[in-house]
Amino acid sequence: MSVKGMLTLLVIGVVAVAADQEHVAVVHLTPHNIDKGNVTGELKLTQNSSDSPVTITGTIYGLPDGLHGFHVHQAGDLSNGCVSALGHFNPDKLDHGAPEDSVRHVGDLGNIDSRNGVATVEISDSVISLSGRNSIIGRSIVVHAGEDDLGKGNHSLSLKTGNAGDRAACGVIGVLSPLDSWLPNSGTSFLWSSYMLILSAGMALKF
Ligand SMILES: [Cu+2]
Ligand SMILES: [Zn+2]
Repeated sequence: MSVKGMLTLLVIGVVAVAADQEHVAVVHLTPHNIDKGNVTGELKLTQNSSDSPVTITGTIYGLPDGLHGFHVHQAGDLSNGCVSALGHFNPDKLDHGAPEDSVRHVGDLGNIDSRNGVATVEISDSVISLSGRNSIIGRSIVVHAGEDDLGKGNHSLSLKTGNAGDRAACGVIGVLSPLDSWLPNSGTSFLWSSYMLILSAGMALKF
C-alpha cells in the first residue's frame, strides 16, 4: 500500500473514533420540598455513540416502598423546586406512554422500584439521547411520589403525565465527560481539515 493510502486509512480511522466518542452525563437529585421529604440520589448516564442506547445507573434514597414515576422533564430550571422543570420532554407532541411503547414522550422512562428506602436504577433506553434532536442534556430528571400508570390508567392525567402524583425529587442533566465540545461535527471537521492538508502535502510531494 502507498504511503498516501496508509495515511488515508489512518485519518479515516481517527475521524470514525472521534465521531463515535462515549458521552457521560450526571444528575444530582435533590428534594422538591425539603420540609416535606428528603429524597436524594445520584445518577450517571452513558451513551457509547450517538445512535446507541443511553444507560442510566445510580441510586435514589428516601422514597417510600413501591413504584415511582421517573421522567425527563423539559426544562433544566429548578428555581421553583421541581415544578419549574415543567412537563415531560415531548418534542414529537405524542401522548404519554410506557418506555417500550412507540407512542410515548421522549422523556417517558417508566417507574423505578424502591425497597427499604433504596431504589437502584438500571435503565437502558433507545429513544432519549445525549446529542441531537432527542438530547436530554440541560433538561431535568424528576422522580415522583406515586406510580406512573404508563398511560393505561383511564385517569384524566394518564395520557399526559401517567398520573404519577407529586414531584419528590429532581436534578439537572449535566455534562460529566468529555469536557470539550459535544457537537458531533466539531471534532470531525478539524480532523477533516487535517486530512485535506496531509492529502495536499502528499500530492505536492508525489508520494
Ligand atoms: Cu415526571
Ligand atoms: Zn410522559
